[in-house]
Amino acid sequence: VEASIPEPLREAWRKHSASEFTTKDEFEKELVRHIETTLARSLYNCDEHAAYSGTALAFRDRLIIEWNRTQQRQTLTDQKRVYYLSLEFLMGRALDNAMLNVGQKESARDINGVVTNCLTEGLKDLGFRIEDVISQEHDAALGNGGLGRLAACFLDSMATLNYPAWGYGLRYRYGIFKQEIIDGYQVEIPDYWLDNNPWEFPRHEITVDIQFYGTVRKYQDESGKLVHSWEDGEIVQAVAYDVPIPGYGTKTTNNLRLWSSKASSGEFDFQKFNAGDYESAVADQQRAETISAVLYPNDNLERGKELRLKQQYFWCAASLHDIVRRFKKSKRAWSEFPDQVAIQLNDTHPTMAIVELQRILIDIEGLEWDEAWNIVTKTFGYTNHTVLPEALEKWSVPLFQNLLPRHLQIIYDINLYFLQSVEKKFPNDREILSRVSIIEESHPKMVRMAYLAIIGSHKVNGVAELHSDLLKSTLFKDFVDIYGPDRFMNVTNGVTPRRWLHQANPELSALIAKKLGGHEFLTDLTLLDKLEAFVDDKEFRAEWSNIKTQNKLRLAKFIQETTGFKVNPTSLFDVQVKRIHEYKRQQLNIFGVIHRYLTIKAMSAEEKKKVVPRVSIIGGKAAPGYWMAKTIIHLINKVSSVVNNDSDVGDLLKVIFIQDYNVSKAEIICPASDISEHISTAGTEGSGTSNMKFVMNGGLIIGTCDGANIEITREIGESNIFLFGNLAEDVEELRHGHFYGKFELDPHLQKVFEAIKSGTFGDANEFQALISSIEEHGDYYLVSDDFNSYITTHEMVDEAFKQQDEWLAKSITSVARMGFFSTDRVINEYADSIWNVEPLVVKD
Ligand code: GPK
Repeated sequence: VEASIPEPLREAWRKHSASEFTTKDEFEKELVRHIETTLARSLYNCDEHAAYSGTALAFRDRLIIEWNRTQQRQTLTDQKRVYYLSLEFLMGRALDNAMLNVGQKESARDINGVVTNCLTEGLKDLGFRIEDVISQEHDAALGNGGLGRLAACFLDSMATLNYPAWGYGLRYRYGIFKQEIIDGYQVEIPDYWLDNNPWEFPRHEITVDIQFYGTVRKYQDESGKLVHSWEDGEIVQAVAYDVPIPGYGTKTTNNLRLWSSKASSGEFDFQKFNAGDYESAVADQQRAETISAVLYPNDNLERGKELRLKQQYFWCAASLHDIVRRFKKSKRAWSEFPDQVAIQLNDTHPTMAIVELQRILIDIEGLEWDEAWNIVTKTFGYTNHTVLPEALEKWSVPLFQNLLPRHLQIIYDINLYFLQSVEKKFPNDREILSRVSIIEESHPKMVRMAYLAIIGSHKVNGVAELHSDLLKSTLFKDFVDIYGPDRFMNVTNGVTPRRWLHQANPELSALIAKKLGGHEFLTDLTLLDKLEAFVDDKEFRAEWSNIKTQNKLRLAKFIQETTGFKVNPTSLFDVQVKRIHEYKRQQLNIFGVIHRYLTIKAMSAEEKKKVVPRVSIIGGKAAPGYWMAKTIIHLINKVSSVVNNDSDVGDLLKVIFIQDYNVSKAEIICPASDISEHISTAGTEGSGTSNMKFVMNGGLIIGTCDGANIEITREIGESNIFLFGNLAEDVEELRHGHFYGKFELDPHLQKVFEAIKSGTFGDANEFQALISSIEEHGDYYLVSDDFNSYITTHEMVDEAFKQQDEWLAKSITSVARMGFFSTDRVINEYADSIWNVEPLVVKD
């Protein structure tokens, strides 16, 4: 409050406060100023990267004003806020998106009534093309895949819908690694991305001391109350870095707060220093910094490393401290905490926040256990993203005991009270107690984080209908029996149409806007349904088709520049881009490609004339320690080099591996697909979100009855999607059968294996594990069971593609029916049924 300027002096501030650029001159002046002063460059020394930095700096000056206003407004009204805790935010580039969201990429009218696009025209005047400038930006890649990208889409929708919402995450110095392919093998390169990042604002004054290790001392205070004091630990300091999140078409600019670790100022070991051991004193400091140094590169896999648990607690404790501090400023009673604060846990990674809030309330604020626990459970919601057992987090009790001794005690107490309540409800069932206990009685004992998250939350949700049903009937079945069905719900995922339609595919967005009379569909995606009226409009179809062709040309150019392979843009572009995982079945895809290759090789010249030329495009990263996934990448690359250089095949088949698949590459790839593959073993994919991006951009999809494919089918109609394969309900029995010798390798797949084994794609030994996992080790992912259905469905795809007119009708109809899959719908569902928060409209 003392820092506030008194009212009579505020006029001068208001007069000089920056506003949007209304002329290109205004922008140019700021751009040149930043390049010459902030960056200390000149017109003799300004490359595209400097032009990018200058543009970003000039532009962000405007953004910050809205951001400050939003924060002031949210502080003033002090209504309930949402806090989205996620270890991953896969943001991609910021400049283009921010310009679009605040309406500065479109034309503006200057004071003389002349319409110009300030930024585009301004850059042109100074010698740059805006596309080139935008593409200089390094992706902010603080995530692995779908889970992290979902968090980024959520931030966009929360701001667009004017929810007072904060993201909390970690400021990794190294994001997801950069992937290079060398001799067909994946090589990981560290991604140092923080050099002159204009989108983050260090808040060196906002710090929190975080404790680790130490011991718990128990004593009675003067009033006779039992007190637990956590003492003698190691202290690490969390420093806040803030990133502005502008909403689309609104003044709301929310905040993403990322914590960076550093040695606590009081921690420098002067004993060592005085003893002349300067180097080791510095090493201690560096150790503190490693906490936020690197994103763990595993997707759908948890490995129980101590540093990971340190990251989790560090980030949860810093965020909770921040949230509690903000709440305490309002001087409300603790019982009102859940009316002011909703915290959403993105997977179990932030589950320690539950324990930390309970600790703050009982150990520091002096509340009674029951009162505190009631507040905690009303505050938290937990989203589960997977049923894969290897992805479920468990922490060993000894590790926990050492790192967070007080928290382990609290977990034991939570568990005790919980099990007592279960016993009351099921007095004659001993088994259920060990099944639902937070502590798994193994050697060593393990803390089951998903159970803790369920017990500490008032709502638990899955991310697509099938997934949520499976949670209720399998993984969390006992908890449904204990709590009743109301704690468990489904919120089907979505994507933001701003980035994934408007930004990635500006021509399609413009065509839709032309037909619908404006861009309102970008904030109410259900308006797309009005497109159905134009499905039979010949001219419209031609324009639609032309845009797809342009997008394919753009991708073909990108492929040639990055791989050297030339692809024919009239071919059918078949795309599978996502993390490489056995359950996602890129192996099924590449075996299908080999089958196609062998089929073409065996054809006469006459037969070849009937083949629909195809480009198979696959991209994605494998976790560095995931050997089988790396083998799949290796096989794809070997097949690529053999097939693409085989003159028997020519343009009939090309195989492209996209290196270093990331958000900005997805923006080029999604608009350019004819068909994309979402082919996980039924029951394994939580939702999938790229399926939605592809359909929104007029691509058709081939997929299994899994994740959100099922709801996409319901929305767009069965005739507009190519479904194949076994159903989730049959998977268990098939696996069981394989285990007891009921397994016959599909004959087409056998031919594929023979080709691989004969060395067609290089040293067969390299691929042995991949083949034997199917032939000998039970084919857990049902590749053979689904193979025939997969290749015959691809034949149907070819036939359908020949009928271009019908194909276009399917494409348009599908887009028209995708309104459900906007994250705006998703966020409103969370807000209504989990968070109980209202939007706050920010005015000038
Ligand atoms: C799920 F459990 C996990 C994980 O560790 N990482 C990850 O990206 C994904 N996910 C699911 O695999 C997708 O099906 C889902 O669409 C996405 O989370 C978002 O919910």
